[in-house]
Amino acid sequence: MKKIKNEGLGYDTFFESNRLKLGEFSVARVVSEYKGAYKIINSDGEYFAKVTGKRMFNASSREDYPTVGDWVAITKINSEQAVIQEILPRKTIIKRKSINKNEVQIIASNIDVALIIESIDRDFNLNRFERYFTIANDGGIKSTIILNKIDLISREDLNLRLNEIKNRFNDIDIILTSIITNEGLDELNKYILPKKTYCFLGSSGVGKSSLINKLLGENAIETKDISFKTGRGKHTTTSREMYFLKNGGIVIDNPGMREVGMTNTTLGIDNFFDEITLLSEGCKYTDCSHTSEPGCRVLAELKSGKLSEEKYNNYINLKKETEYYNMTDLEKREKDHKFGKFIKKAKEEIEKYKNI
Ligand SMILES: Nc1nc2c(ncn2[C@@H]2O[C@H](COP(=O)(O)OP(=O)(O)O)[C@@H](O)[C@H]2O)c(=O)[nH]1
Ligand SMILES: [Mg+2]
Ligand SMILES: [Zn+2]
Repeated sequence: MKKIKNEGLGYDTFFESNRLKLGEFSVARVVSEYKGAYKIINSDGEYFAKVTGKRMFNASSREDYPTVGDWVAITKINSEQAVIQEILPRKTIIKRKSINKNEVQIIASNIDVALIIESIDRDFNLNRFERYFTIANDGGIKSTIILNKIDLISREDLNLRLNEIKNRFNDIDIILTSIITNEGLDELNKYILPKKTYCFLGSSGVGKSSLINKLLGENAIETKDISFKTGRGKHTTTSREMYFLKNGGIVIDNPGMREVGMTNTTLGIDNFFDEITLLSEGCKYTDCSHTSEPGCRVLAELKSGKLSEEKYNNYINLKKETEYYNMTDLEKREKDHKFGKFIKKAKEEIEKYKNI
């Protein structure tokens, strides 16, 4: 990736004045979160980073850990690795309380605008917009609506829905887009200002990643699978990720299934995709994953064209995301242990570095 000055990454006097209070640290911005580690970036390049043991020890809630969008004070270990010493105070934060647990889910920080996306066809839901607005508003963030997939409905229907939105939320910007016809993409591109950070929020399948890809230009999808060699194998990215556009804007993609309007249980997914749930009753195995099993009714319908590919793909993606979230909950207990090991290794490396 081309190197970008810290200002271009969103750094400003607010963060600088807070950095000065901490002492002589470099700063970097958190671009993505891996299992227990972070990809961070600054004008010198990208680093793979973990937080100090002290921070871990003192952490009392999820908010004490770095999140995508944070500016962090770091100590470099080498040209690829760093240790996160402190999180600089956040200007804004997008978070939500889980319904069943007393846990807060942090979505991203230092966001200027929440771009709340619904697809105009089956996803369209005013209450869901409202829930997203509340989340953004609580974090001190302005919301803008993106209505995507406008190629899927008639102009008449589109106008009806636009009126519904305007009647309910009268002071919100609305951008209409389609990645098929490219309508609205220029407008969206112009809407996104240099050095400002935009967080894409919306249910799985509404087209967040597709839109970001369009904004990024060709082959952007590649940026999703970056992995880091840390000397101990690869780390694969899990959820959110920050991207830097040619126009200078900064955007964050979100997997976004657990956000709002949906529960994090398999039941929630199945209700949403009731067609697939019904079909799965015809599968040979009760625990069929509908991906490779013999006698899978869902795959048969997909093959015959009776089940739409889009619906199937959304279902599978959403399922993967849910599994990920469920999995990370279990893994939390393991985290401290793993982290202790990392710190030990980091210390060793710092020692080595000192001796050069
Ligand atoms: N017809 C139509 N399909 C779209 C549009 N944008 C995205 N899609 C499709 O919707 C599906 C989900 O898109 P994706 O970007 O993965 O959604 P995300 O989960 O919100 O990131 C993909 O099959 C896309 O090709 C659009 O403007 N029109
Ligand atoms: Mg996506
Ligand atoms: Zn099946």
